[in-house]
Amino acid sequence: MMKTMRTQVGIVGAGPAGLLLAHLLHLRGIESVVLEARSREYVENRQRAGVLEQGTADLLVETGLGERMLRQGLVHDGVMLRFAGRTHRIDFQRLAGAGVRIYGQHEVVRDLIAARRAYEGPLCFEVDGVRLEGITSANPTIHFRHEGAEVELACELVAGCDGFHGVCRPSIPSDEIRFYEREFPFAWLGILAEAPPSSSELIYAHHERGFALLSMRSPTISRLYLQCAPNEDLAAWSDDRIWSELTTRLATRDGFVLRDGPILQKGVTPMRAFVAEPMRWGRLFLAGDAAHIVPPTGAKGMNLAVADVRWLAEAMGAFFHQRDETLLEQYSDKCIRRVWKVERFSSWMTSMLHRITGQSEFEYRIQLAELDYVTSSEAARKTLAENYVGLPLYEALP
Ligand code: FAS
Ligand code: PHB
Repeated sequence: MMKTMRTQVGIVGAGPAGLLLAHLLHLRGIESVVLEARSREYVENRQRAGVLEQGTADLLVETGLGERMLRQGLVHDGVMLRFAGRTHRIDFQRLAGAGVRIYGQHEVVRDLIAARRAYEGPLCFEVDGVRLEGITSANPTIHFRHEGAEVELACELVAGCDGFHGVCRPSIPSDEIRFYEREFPFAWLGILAEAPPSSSELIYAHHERGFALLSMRSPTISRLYLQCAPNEDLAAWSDDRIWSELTTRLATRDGFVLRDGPILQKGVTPMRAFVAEPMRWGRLFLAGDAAHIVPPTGAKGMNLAVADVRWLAEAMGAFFHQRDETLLEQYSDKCIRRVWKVERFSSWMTSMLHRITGQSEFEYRIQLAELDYVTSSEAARKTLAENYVGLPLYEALP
């Protein structure tokens, strides 16, 4: 027996994009239903991003979601670049008048789910068989199975926030969408460890053996990454080997000490860049990883998803309250302009900091010269700082 539901916006995916969009729509008095394939427990414990741009942190506070982030998040006013055994600080506050906040993506997701539950906003976990119909009509429907029942959700607009491997983007006919892709010939072996962070700010390290990143989640939990092969065998990496490799790559001439501890989680993350254009087809609007992937070196993935849904909520607000489609029509171009700037920054950080297989000695020295320039030129430091803390959101279309 088919169950029917009706809402204004059907949202597929309960990651940062889908949940934040639902929240921003709620604040505008617009109804939505969020559909998520995984369990609540899974999405609340999935380790992903860790850096919030100033704009992302401010939006969480403005929309009543910032209490725990302000209490538990770490304020960082700069970042360290390390190469040739020396460390160089990029002072975000002095160079760009803003900082970043270190607060796990899964914590943001927990806060969003708690808020959604508090005002009893529809949020269905463990759905499957999601299928979109009629997305070029005025009455699209989303079909799915939930708790053993077939459900048809009628809505006016659909938000595809189901990530890179979701079903929404593939619902757009291939001759209506274009993909731009770049696979990097390496990956990141990431760990979560019960070890007090060995630095007060993040350290991005360039080393002849490969890139390393020291990040954190709290005063007792560290998050670290090592450049590895795309098909790296995790079983080949004992905890001792991971700590010894991190110690080597993060070493300095002035005796930096890396504090280790029990490794709680480890995994390998592929490094790719991907952009789908346009981000809208009919009544379907893509946001976040469903439309674009950036290599994590610039710490931009989640922040870009937040920028998308900020604009999408504004556009949907104008549509439902004034029946004005102008902002919906501008949505894709507006996002795509920012996406390509963030792709540029993330690819630049990735190419500058990673050891490229088959790289000539000449190219390696150019990398070192680029790092030397970036850390010794005020103009270059400012460029890195303004991109890292987050480019301004509102700027006139070209
Ligand atoms: P998400 O992928 O987070 O959410 C999509 C949701 O849709 C998921 O919950 C999924 O289960 C659900 N879904 C998928 N298919 C579905 C279907 N058919 N039906 C219903 N639901 C479906 N970014 C940073 O900025 N900094 C980092 O440090 C960083 N580290 C990362 C580490 C890893 C391992 C990964 C994979 C990404 C990382 N990123 C990082 C990028 C990451 O943060 C993403 O940009 C962010 O999760 C994007 O959010 P969403 O677009 O909401 O997609
Ligand atoms: C993280 O904390 O997980 C993190 C931080 C910065 C990055 C990527 C990941 O560039």
